[in-house]
Amino acid sequence: MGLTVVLIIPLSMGGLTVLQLATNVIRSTRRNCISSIHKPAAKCNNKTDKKHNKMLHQLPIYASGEIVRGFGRGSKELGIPTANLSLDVVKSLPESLHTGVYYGWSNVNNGEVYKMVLSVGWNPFYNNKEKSVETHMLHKFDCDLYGQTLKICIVGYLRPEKNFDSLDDLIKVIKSDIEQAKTLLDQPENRKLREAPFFSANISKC
Ligand code: ADP
Ligand code: RBF
Ligand code: MG
Repeated sequence: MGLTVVLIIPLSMGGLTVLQLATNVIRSTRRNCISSIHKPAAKCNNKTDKKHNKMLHQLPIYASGEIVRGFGRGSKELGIPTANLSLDVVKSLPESLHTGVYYGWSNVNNGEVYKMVLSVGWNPFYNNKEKSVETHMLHKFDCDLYGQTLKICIVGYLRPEKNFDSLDDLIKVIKSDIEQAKTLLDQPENRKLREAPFFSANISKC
C-alpha cells in the first residue's frame, strides 16, 4: 500500500526543525477507506466534489510538531482537550487538506498510539482569526503535554466545520464524531495504520 518512509534530520529553527518542516507532512498513495460515506470519483459532477474527492484520496497524511498553547477552551469549556500544533506546522500542511473534522491515530513523544479526532480550521463557533489543527486523543493523560512532540496520522474525513446555536450543541456533535471515529478506526484497513513506522521514528530537536 506504499507508505512513505520518514527520514527526519534536524536543523534548528524555532522549536521546529527545518527538515521537519519539509517532512512533517508525509502522504501515502493509499486510497481513503470511507468512500461509503462520500461520493466515489465516478459520481462527482461538480468542481467542489472533485476537489474534495481528490483530497480524500491523499489520505492518510502524516504530520508532527510540538504541542503549543491555544486559548485553553477545549478542556475548560468543552471538557474535550485538544493538543494544538504550532502555526508553522499548520502552514506546512498541504493546501488540499480542507478544513473540517477528521479521525486518525496519534502519539506523544513516540509513546503509545491512540485513536484521535482532529479539527482543522477556524472554529466557526468561536470565529478564530488563526487557523488551528487540534487533536483530541481518546485517552486520559495524567499531566499536560505542552512542549512534547505530537505525531498524527490523518486517516479519514468526517464532516465540515460548522457553527452551532449553543456550546451544548457543539459538544454533542464532537461526542458523536468521537463515537464514529472509534468505529471507523476499528476497521482492519484503518487499524493497520496504527503500526506505521512513523510513530516510532526519531524526530530529534537541536
Ligand atoms: P489549548 O487551548 O492550550 O490547546 P486545551 O484546553 O485544548 O488547551 O487543552 C489541551 C491540552 O490538554 C493539551 O495541550 C494537552 O496538554 C492536554 N491534554 C490532556 N489530555 C488530552 C487529550 N486526551 N488529548 C489532547 N490533549 C490533552
Ligand atoms: N469548532 C467549531 O467551531 N465547529 C466545529 O464543527 C468543530 N468541530 C470539532 C470537532 C472535533 C472532533 C474537535 C476536536 C474540535 C472541533 N471544533 C469545532 C473545535 C473546538 O471549537 C475547539 O477544539 C475548541 O474551541 C478548543 O480549542
Ligand atoms: Mg486545544
